[in-house]
Amino acid sequence: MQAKFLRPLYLVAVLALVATACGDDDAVTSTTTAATTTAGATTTEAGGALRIEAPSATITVDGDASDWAAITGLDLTLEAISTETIAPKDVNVRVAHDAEFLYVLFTVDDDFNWNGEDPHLSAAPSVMWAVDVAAGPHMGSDSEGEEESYTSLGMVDIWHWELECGLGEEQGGATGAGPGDKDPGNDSGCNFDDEWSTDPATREDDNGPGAENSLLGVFGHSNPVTDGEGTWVFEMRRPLQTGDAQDGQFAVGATSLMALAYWDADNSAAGWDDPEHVQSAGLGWIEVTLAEG
Ligand SMILES: [Ca+2]
Ligand SMILES: [Ca+2]
Ligand SMILES: [Ca+2]
Ligand SMILES: [Ca+2]
Repeated sequence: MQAKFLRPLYLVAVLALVATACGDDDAVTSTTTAATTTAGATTTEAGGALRIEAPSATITVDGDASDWAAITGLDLTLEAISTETIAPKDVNVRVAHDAEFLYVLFTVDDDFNWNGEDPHLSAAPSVMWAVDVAAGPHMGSDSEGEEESYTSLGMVDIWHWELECGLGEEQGGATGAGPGDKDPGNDSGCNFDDEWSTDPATREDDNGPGAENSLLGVFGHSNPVTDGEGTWVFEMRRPLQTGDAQDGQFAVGATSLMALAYWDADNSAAGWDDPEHVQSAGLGWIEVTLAEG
């Protein structure tokens, strides 16, 4: 409720930043706006925003969270979008960086469901970043509502992971699996795709000039037996800078805007379908600042 009051103030701040930085207030169609804002750009917002400080750290992407023990995370309860009735999920997210990569650890309290034949019968995580600073947290739009009612505010970068490969296995475009016969953002090996959208109807694999997928992910679970109660570990990394206009670009000292989503295979006998997910967007963007040193 509070976030709804704060959001218009925030939009004024970021739209002003876009206009100042680029001389271009057409945030909806701009794909060249920097992904990051300076930390100062958010200081006009009143308290209540979700914030993470991402320290410099030595992280190995292996599905084991022990290398994150000293890093403070953010505990969140993700909730269904308004048209769905699925149960909330408790999650934790942490972000770190080194000179080359941004790292994300996304953990979700849920039982172990994994089926290598049908990803809808497996858990599925997603991490999203604003590409245009004014992009809305609902896949770029201002609303999670039906297609007729949303207004796109800009492009977002989506790391969309369907668990077609196994626990402990390296996944994503960085493994060299390549896009197959699809767009460059597609991971034909394991389905850890690098995507973009401007609204909930236009989610695409990264495509066109400069498009690429350099994501690396490995997942684990604390109790990896069928329906075993426990916690998922989704550990990911991507280069700070990709040069791809359909990606968020990260820089030490700058703040980026993140959102999370999760699909639970227990939603129905057929697993999850696209709208059946819990997400952080109802809480507003999570502001992630890459700390020096
Ligand atoms: Ca690790
Ligand atoms: Ca479940
Ligand atoms: Ca990309
Ligand atoms: Ca992307």
